[in-house]
Amino acid sequence: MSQQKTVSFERPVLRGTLQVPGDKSISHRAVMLGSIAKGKTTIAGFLDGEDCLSTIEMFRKLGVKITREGTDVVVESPGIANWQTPTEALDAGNSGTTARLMLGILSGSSVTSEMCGDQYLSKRPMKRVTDPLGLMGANITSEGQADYLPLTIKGATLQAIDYDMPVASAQVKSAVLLAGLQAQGVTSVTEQVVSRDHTERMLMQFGANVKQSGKTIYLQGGQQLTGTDVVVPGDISSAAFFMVAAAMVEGSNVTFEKVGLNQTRTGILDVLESMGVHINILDEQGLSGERYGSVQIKHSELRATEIGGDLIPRLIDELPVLALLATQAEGQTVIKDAEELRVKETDRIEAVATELRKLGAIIETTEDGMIITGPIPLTGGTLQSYGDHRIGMMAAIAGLITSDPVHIDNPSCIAISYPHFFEDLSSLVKH
Ligand code: SPQ
Repeated sequence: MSQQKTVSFERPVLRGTLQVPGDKSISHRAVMLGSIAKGKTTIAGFLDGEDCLSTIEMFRKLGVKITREGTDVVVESPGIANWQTPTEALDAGNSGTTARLMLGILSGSSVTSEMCGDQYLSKRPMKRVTDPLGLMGANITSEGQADYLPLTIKGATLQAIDYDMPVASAQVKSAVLLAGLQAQGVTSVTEQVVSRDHTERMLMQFGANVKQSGKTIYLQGGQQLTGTDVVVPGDISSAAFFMVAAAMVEGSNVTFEKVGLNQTRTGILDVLESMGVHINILDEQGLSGERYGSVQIKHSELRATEIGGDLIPRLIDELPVLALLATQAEGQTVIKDAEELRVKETDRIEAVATELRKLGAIIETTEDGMIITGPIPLTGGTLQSYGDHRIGMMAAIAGLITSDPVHIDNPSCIAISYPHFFEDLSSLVKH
């Protein structure tokens, strides 16, 4: 993809049906658990985005045989006890999920490995994961700046811990649980606010006994996983961009098929509803331990809302595009309790405010969120992606409602989670 992409449509309307690519969080976990298990795992609907391909490459370096034909993946593993010591560094690329969950997994393995990441990931905090893993006896060291990649992980014998989560993070919870799978004793993790639960669900799907009581999850160490067949639903975080587009652009009506509806991820639907958007959920059903269904979104008159508290982990990755939506809603939308946005691929609070202001939006930033005043007509301009896929896609969706074209600098990062984003955008836009 060229270094700049222009989004310019004359009076667009979004109509039709769309099946967005597979869920990123679930795709990562399917390859991870399939590689820990001994035997064969098949994955259908795998996300072929760059982040998930980084996860596959890591396991290949550990001696796991992984074949991929488009979105069909087959994992054949000798089991975690028989992984090979890699001859080169394990590269997590841009993927925080790969890095953090793998730190947990590698800590209790029998191999020594070095893990690195790209320029953005190397600035994201790993201490939130290395701290609890250290309490379990993990041997993770750094030659450079402590607690940032690159890190060296020497597999060790781990002890179970009872861990009270200081941040609402599915990555921290998952890293501790996946280390706990190899530890001696019962590991427990207690969340203050519930985050996405794909790891827990998938551990059960691979045969593990996971218990839950309130906001605490218990996992007995030493359980063997068995390879299985996983079907990945569409990623609601990817659909979110077109859901917002359909809600904002007059005359639009889009149905998203087979999109994931796990309750820990559907905060966006709650917010759209509270902003006055017409939503229809059709044929909801289960799939490999996850819910999915069709979601129809129609353009609506929008009103401002407040987004905070327990909702935040249920829509954390959707906040950039929801901020764009709020520029078109009547009143002041307040986003709070979202300080985690500051440690994503970029500081998403500053990035969203800086870029949308270039189009005329009125946004005040706070330590933990934003206050957005609407409705404001947006003009065109040149927006930066900051190498952050979610900022790049937000910029593209903004281009559907601006009076002049939007140019996006460095749009290639969008392939991190949504390789065919622009093709899907064009397929929905009718004039
Ligand atoms: O994997 P990465 O880079 O951290 O991806 C992001 C994203 O926007 O795609 C965040 F930057 O999603 C995270 C999400 O924010 C994926 C994730 C998971 O799969 O467990 C959990 C969330 O992060 P966290 O830190 O809140 O646990």
